[in-house]
Amino acid sequence: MTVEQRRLLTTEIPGPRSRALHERKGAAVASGVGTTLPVYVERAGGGVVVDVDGNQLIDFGSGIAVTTVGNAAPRVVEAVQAQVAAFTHTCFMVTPYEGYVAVAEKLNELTPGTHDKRSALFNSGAEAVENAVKIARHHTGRQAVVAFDHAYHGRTNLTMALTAKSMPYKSGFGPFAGEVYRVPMAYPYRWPTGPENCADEAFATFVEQVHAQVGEQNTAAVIVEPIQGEGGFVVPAPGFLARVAEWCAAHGIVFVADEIQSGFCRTGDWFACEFEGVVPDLITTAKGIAGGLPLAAVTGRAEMMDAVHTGGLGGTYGGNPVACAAALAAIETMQADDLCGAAKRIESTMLPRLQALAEKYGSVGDVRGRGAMLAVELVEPGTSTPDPALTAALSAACHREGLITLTAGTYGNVLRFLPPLVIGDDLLHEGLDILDAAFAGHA
Ligand code: PLZ
Repeated sequence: MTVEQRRLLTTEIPGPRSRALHERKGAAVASGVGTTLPVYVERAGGGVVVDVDGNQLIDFGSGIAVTTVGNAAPRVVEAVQAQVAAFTHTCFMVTPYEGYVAVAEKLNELTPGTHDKRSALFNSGAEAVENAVKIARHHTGRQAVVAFDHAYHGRTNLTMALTAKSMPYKSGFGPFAGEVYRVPMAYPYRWPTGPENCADEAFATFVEQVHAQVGEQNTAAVIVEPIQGEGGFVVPAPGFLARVAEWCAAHGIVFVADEIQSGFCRTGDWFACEFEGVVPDLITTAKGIAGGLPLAAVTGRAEMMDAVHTGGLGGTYGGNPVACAAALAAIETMQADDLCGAAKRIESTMLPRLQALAEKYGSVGDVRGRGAMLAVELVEPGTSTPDPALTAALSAACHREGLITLTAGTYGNVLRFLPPLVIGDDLLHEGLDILDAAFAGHA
């Protein structure tokens, strides 16, 4: 089924059918599970989401950076249909199958570095992060894990501990896993002494705090998102990541890159740490890996991955055959259709227009990101005081016009853009026109 690549509003947003479904949701689904935009989806493809009222929305969210190859991408659909008809599950730990091995081979080949690698597959990003920590602890015989301000690593107990933001992710859900320590992120826009000092000072603070408050000899891993996702698309100051990685190597600490949001062509490279020339010891992936099916992975140095005893890693569904078939088709699509190139093209279309907004509106404090992972940080004009109310209002204005936008940031003041990499330039421009109009309406 192909979805017409055009925006179309047939009702107000959300329309009557969506509103009726949303009432059912309220009565049936736990209220802790929130909704960004309560239009109920009937089908989706390319850069368009069609709701149950027949509205066609432009997708600048990709289901939070998942449908990188487009929704219901043709190769993914075909591979999933064939696999689901052949067999749906055996459990890879019981009777294995080729798809899992082939995904591991692809990950070992595509992730940064030419060293010998191994991979293990899981169901969700949080589960991949949990397993990266298990592997790092086993390999080093140490316990402490260092994470950064504004980090997001998931909603399970250990990954809540690694995640920085209290509301809505952690508040009331403690106690959290122990041996997790937090250090400042090299966040150029908010660095107290200015962006030009950010990399040097943040690195010095990192070293000092890990040394004094944790101890290198106790530190199993440092985990970092090469571009922070939920934390507000914070791009670490240039050079910071490489220095942290080098320092970790010098102290026998496992450097883990969480590329769950930034990976798989999203930033114009296969992985965001490539831009900084960083080769992580372990890398966690999920989201974009399988065109919408749940799959996640840890990939890393063979000697670290293989430090764990046989039977120490796994799970019933990890590397499910249908998800693996989807991943192989999604990766083939990224390679055959040069989706890294597509992400760069999206950046060259979007970034100048976001920068033009910054020139026109004092409320745009910062424009940042790479590839098709771009954001604007909104502040009270003339200050750096976060403006979450304006952010929510702009996002709602976009939603009313049929543009799916997401917010992010520790202070809730970042509008982020994550279009599928197969979106057409016309839809991209139309989405940006809607954003322009939203700003004009709130000036
Ligand atoms: N690491 C870098 O971005 C998931 C969270 C949505 P899961 N981000 C979207 C929400 O509000 O729950 C994410 C991420 C990074 C880990 C995760 C966790 O991935 O697949 O959601 O578990």
